[in-house]
Amino acid sequence: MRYLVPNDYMADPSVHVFNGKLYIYPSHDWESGVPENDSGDHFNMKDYHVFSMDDVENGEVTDHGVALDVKDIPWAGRQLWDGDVAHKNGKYYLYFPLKDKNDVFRTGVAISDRPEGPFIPQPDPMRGSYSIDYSILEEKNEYYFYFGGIWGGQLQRYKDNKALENGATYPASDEPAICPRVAKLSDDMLQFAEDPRPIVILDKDGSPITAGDTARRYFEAAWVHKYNGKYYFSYSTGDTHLICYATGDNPYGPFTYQGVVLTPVCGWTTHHCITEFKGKWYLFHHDCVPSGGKTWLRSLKVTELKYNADGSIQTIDGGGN
Ligand code: FUB
Repeated sequence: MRYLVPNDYMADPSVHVFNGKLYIYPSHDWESGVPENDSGDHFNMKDYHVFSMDDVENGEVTDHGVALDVKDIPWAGRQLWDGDVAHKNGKYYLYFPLKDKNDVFRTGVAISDRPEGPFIPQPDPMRGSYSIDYSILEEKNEYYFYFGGIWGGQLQRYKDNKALENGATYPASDEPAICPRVAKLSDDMLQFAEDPRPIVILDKDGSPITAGDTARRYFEAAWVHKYNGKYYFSYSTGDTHLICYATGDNPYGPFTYQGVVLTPVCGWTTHHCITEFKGKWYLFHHDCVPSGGKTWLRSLKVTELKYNADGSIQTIDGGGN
């Protein structure tokens, strides 16, 4: 286990290998003074930094400085949350969740010629975009965009990709849980190429995980990776503070629940990504140990992730309560 940026607060890592190096795209926490609430207003981030390294265990972590600042985004309201980056035809596309001037999360796209940025934002958010927490899977020159988060992430405000007139709906505890979404990106990488579809997470008996099953239902922090031909969909259970995973045979799902990747960490949120580098697999995530438990000041960590022979993931101890 290693803290990667000991002199600043970084969270929600998305990590990719570009040009043989690891590039880390985290959220950038700071002490904004906004009081804590269930909508996550205390996560009041205003810029992104990008980091890179050649060697996960001992290598130097380079801070490439501010890659995008909220003041340069024309439609910005507040709160730059967990983004992700994709590479296509020599350009790098940063997808970021940001509340617009009506306090609604939308997806912005910003473009750079280099993985470390700086990224230039498009003038408007993606059409039909909503909610938070992005993960992009590239496969055969197609880009699958995963997103969604409940509570402060606003996913409960949408059904069939339309905002609900009554504001928000949570299913009853014995009904299927709210699903994260996936859509392919358009050729120019700037819009959805199709309507986002719900991703169903199934129990081993084939029934959807229910809303009341809070230790297993999706809350936020989608991440998808491929291992030995299977798709692994991992996510946070939010108020039960676990990172869990489910597997499937198709990038659209369904995915079948398999188990816990990471037990609770110090701090309310838990958020991760899983990336292969130089023949080893790593879990990047955050906790609040360095800030003394302040849940809005999170620190970036990495630890090796191991699979069992049957493809299951060995649970990692988060060290929290
Ligand atoms: O960083 C703000 C939010 O906290 C993220 O979008 C969630 O996944 C949680 O980590």
